[in-house]
Amino acid sequence: MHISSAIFDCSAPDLDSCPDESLPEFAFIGRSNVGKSSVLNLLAGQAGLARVSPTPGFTKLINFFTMNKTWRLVDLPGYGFAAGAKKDSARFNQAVSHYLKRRTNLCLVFALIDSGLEPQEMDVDFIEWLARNAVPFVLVFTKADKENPATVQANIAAFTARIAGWFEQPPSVFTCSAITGQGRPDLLSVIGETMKEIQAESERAPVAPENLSIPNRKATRKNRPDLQRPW
Ligand SMILES: Nc1nc2c(ncn2[C@@H]2O[C@H](COP(=O)(O)OP(=O)(O)OP(=O)(O)O)[C@@H](O)[C@H]2O)c(=O)[nH]1
Ligand SMILES: [Mg+2]
Repeated sequence: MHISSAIFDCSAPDLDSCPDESLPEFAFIGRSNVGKSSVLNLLAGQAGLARVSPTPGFTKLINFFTMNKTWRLVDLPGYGFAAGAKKDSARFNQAVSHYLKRRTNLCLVFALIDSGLEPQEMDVDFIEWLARNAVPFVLVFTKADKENPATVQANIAAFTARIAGWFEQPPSVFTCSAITGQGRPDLLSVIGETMKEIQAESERAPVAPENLSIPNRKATRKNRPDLQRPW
C-alpha cells in the first residue's frame, strides 16, 4: 500500500472525545517505550508525525492520524508506566480500555512487544486480555535492530509459545525496526488486506447507512464479559 498523505487529526483524553467512527482505524498498543509512536511514523513515512521520546509514558492521549484520507492510524498511551498523578494514569488506562473494547470502527490492533526482551508477564497478561475481549490483533516485535537476529528469534519463539494455548489459530507475527525500516511493507500489507476484507464483508452483509464501510463490531462485542484490565 502506498501512503500518499498522512495528517494529524486530533488527540482525545477519553472515548467520548474521539472523532466520529466513519473511517477504519488501526491502533498501536504496547508497553510504554516499546516504540508505538515510532512504528506509526515508520508506516506513515513521516519521522516527526507522532511524537517520539526516550521517556516512558510520553504519549498520554489517544492520537488520531488520517492516512490517504480514507483510514486512520491511532497512537495509544502505553501500559506499565505509573509515574505522574495517579488519577491521571488511571484515567488514561481506562480510556485505552474503553477504546479497545468499544470503538466500533477499530479494525485491527498492532500489539507491540520489545524483541530484545524475554517474555514479560505484563505483555503476556495484556495479550490474554486482548484475546479474552475478542480484540482483533497481530503481534509486532519492535526494535529488531538492537539485538542479533538469533536473540530476536529466540525471544519471539518464547513469547509465542507462552500464548499458543489460547488460540485455535495463533496471531500473525511481524518483526520491525523504526531505524532500518524492516517490517514496513509487511505491516502496510496487513492494513491493505484488512481493508479489502472489510470491503468484502460490507458488500456481503449490508449494515446501517452510518456504518456502510465498516462491519458493525458492536454486535459481536456486546455480550462479552467486562473483564478486569491487567494493567
Ligand atoms: N533502536 C531502536 N530504537 C527505537 C525503535 N523504535 C523506537 N525506538 C526508541 O525507543 C524510544 C521510545 O520510542 P517511542 O516510539 O516514543 O515509544 P512509545 O511506545 O510510543 O512510548 P510511550 O509513548 O512513552 O508509550 C525512543 O527513544 C525511540 O527512538 C527501533 O526500532 N529501534
Ligand atoms: Mg508514544
